[in-house]
Amino acid sequence: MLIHSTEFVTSAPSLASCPSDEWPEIAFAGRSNVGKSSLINCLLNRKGLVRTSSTPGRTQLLNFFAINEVLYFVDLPGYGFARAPRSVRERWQPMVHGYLKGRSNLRAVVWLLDARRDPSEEDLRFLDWLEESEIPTIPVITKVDKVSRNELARRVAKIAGSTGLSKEFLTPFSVLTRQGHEELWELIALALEPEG
Ligand SMILES: Nc1nc2c(ncn2[C@@H]2O[C@H](COP(=O)(O)OP(=O)(O)O)[C@@H](O)[C@H]2O)c(=O)[nH]1
Ligand SMILES: [Mg+2]
Repeated sequence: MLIHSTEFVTSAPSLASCPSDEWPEIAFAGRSNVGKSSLINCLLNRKGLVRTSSTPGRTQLLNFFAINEVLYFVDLPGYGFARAPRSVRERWQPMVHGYLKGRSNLRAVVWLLDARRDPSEEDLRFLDWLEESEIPTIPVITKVDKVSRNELARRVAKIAGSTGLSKEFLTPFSVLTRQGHEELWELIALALEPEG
C-alpha cells in the first residue's frame, strides 16, 4: 500500500468509545514489549507515530491510527505485564475482548510473538480465544534480527509446535532489517479484500 497519510486519531478505553466504524480495521495484539508499536511504525514508515516504550504495560488503551483516510490500525494494550497494578490487569480482558468481539469493521488481528521466547500461557490462551471467536489472525514473529538464521528456523519450528500453527503461516519480522515488511502488507491487503 502506498501510504500518503497517517494520523493518530484517539485512545479509547472501551468499544463504546471507539471512533466511527466506516473504515476497515486491523488490530495489533501481543504481550507487552513484543514489538507492537515498533511494528506499526515500521509498516507505516513512520518513526515516532506510535509511542514505543521500554517500560512494559504503559499503553493501556485502544490506540487508533488512520491510514490514507481509508483504514484504521489499532495498537492494543499488551498482556503479560506481571508488575502492572491489579486494576490495570483486570481491565485488560473486558476492554480487549469486548473490542475484538464487538467491532464490526475489524478484519484481522496481527498477533505478535517474540522470536526469542517460547509462547507463554497467556499467549496460548489468547490464541485459543481468537480461534474460538473466529477472528482472522495473522501471526508474526518479531525481533528476528536478534537470532541467527539457524536459531530462527529452530525457534519457528518450536513456536509452530506449541501453537499448532503451521510454519508457513508464521511471518518473521524485524523493524531493524525490515524483513517481513512486504509479506505482512500482503497479508493485511488480503484480509482487507471484500468478502465473496
Ligand atoms: N532488535 C529489535 N528490537 C525491537 C524490534 N521491535 C521492537 N523492538 C524493541 O523492543 C522494545 C519494545 O518494543 P515496543 O514496540 O514498544 O513493544 P510493545 O510494548 O509491544 O508496543 C523496544 O525497545 C523496541 O525498540 C525488532 O524488530 N528488533
Ligand atoms: Mg506499545
